[in-house]
Amino acid sequence: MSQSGDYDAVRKDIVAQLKKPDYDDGSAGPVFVRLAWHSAGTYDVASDTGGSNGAGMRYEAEGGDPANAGLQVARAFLEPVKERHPWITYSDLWTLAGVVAVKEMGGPDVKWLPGRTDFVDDSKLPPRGRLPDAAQGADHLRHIFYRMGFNDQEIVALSGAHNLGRGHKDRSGFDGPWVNNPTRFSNQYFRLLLNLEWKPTTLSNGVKQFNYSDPDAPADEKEEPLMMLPTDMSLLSDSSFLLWVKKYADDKDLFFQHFADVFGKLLELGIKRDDKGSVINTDNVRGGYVS
Ligand code: HIF
Repeated sequence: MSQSGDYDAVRKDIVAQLKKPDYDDGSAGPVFVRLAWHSAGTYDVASDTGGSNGAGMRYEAEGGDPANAGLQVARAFLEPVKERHPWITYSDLWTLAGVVAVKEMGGPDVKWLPGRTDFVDDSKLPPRGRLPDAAQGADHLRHIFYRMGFNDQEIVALSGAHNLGRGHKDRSGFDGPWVNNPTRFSNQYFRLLLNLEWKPTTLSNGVKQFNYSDPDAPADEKEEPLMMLPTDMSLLSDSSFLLWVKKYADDKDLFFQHFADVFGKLLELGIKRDDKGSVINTDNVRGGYVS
């Protein structure tokens, strides 16, 4: 067991959990990034509800939301880390795991501060339906991400995280990776989005996505097709989004810088800090319980 507050020891143990030869593309990194984002992405600025505080995915109301299908796998991968460092909150652990995963997969340093609480504040519980629906388009993306306080540039910068991981038929119903190397963080997602010919495809489960298969690959070496979600494609058809897709496709450093800023901002949604970065704790003020 580490000393309370030794986040470097936690980071090391998260790294040790990343390598998973038998899982997906050999890494738990992408699903850690999705866990971190879904834990924070329920935030609503107007009502100051949702967000990573409370680690609500431990409970059915949030954990059982179909939008969170598959994230129980990520939480289980992190359980040994929690056992070794019982002093860390789940809300800190899940957000830190996303930051550590981005870095380990070759991405930028995302600023991360501790202090989230696992205290469940009933007055802050998010209703279901706060996370995005991949079958929709640009208006929906704005509706969801403006609600969290993001602008168009930030929506596109965040979207670059779909460079990582894949859709799973038994989770969201979508199928396949966005890029050829889905465990390496880069701006490849933007380059492929712009440059490949994406074909509307209906999967056997009726789900509609966009696929690309290399037409020149020899039949016996056919690789799994790459995919884009309808929401990914909407970044091309909206001129304000497209502007940033082009910038990030051209300039990896700019993308890394903007991604680090916006992912850091995402993980801070709903966390109140004083000038020194310490969390202003309201646990003792409101009703609720600590599990
Ligand atoms: Fe995802 N996302 N996301 N996403 N996402 C999936 C997988 C990942 C959306 C839908 C999906 C973001 C935004 C949006 C990651 C990270 C981020 C899947 C597939 C869907 C359907 C899930 C599965 O079947 O396993 C939509 C509609 C979003 C609004 C644009 C963020 C910006 C891109 C905020 C973000 O960081 C990651 C990583 C994965 C891969 C998970 C995996 O298990 O491999």
